[in-house]
Amino acid sequence: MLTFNKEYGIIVRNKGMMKMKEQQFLQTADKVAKELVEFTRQADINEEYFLDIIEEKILPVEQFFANYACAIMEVETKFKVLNEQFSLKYDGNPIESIHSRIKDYDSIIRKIIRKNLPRTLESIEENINDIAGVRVICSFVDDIYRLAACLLQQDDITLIRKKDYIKNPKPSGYRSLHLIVQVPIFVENEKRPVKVEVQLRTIAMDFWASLEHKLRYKKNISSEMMDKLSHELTDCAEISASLDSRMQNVKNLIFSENNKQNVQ
Ligand code: 0O2
Repeated sequence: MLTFNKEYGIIVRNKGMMKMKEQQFLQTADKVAKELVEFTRQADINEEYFLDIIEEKILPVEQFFANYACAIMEVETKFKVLNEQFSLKYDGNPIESIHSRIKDYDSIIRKIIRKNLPRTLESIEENINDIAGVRVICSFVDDIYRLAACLLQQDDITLIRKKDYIKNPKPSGYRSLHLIVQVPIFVENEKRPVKVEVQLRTIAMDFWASLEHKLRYKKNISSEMMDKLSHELTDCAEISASLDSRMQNVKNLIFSENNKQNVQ
């Protein structure tokens, strides 16, 4: 299946890795495929030559996205292994769920244009840190820091950037721990470092961020109303943070009680 991005001037084959509205994507792909067939017929272009050109354009892009898909697998596996090990040691799984995504092609292009950067694969690779994203939803705040520390001490992981929006929440009230890490992937006979953005949050932080994201992008809301709602959402974030802190205290009390009984 093919789609054509006019801004980037490149043809991309969807492998189910790039999230696009499926229906819209299929319609575009179908339309472009028909146009291409008609174009080759009218221009009397040799089919083999035409396919060579397409392959030349497609392959690097496919490889580019495949690298990110592999890096996501690596990082997800690391978290799954840590989850297993923690469950043996601490009697309970610290990870509630893991969600991964590859940034869709349009968002990447919009970001590169917004940042006024060259529209090449090299520039995208160098400047866009969140093409591969892994979101880890934890039960408690202390699990977030413990998991992050365990990930970062692995010798094939390089920390590129850390933003602690739990200790320093965003003005919106957004809380999460963000890590940009580099992980090596092994392709045929080479080793490639690939960047992945890891967002670690509690269930409460994720609940707030998901709803806030949905509400913020609602259309037809006046700016006065949005200001008012922003304050309300920031208040909700405070309530959610206080809930996390109380749940953490309950957990700590249960653990210290258990420890006392084990000593007796
Ligand atoms: P998506 O689809 O969620 O990934 P950079 O990536 O470094 O150029 P920046 O602004 O430094 O940009 O990144 P930052 O703030 O560390 O992380 C951006 C991501 O954090 C966002 O991704 C959101 O996922 C999340 N985020 C940050 N602030 C908020 C907020 O106020 N509300 C919510 N709900 N999420 C937030 P994207 O790019 O929006 O897209």
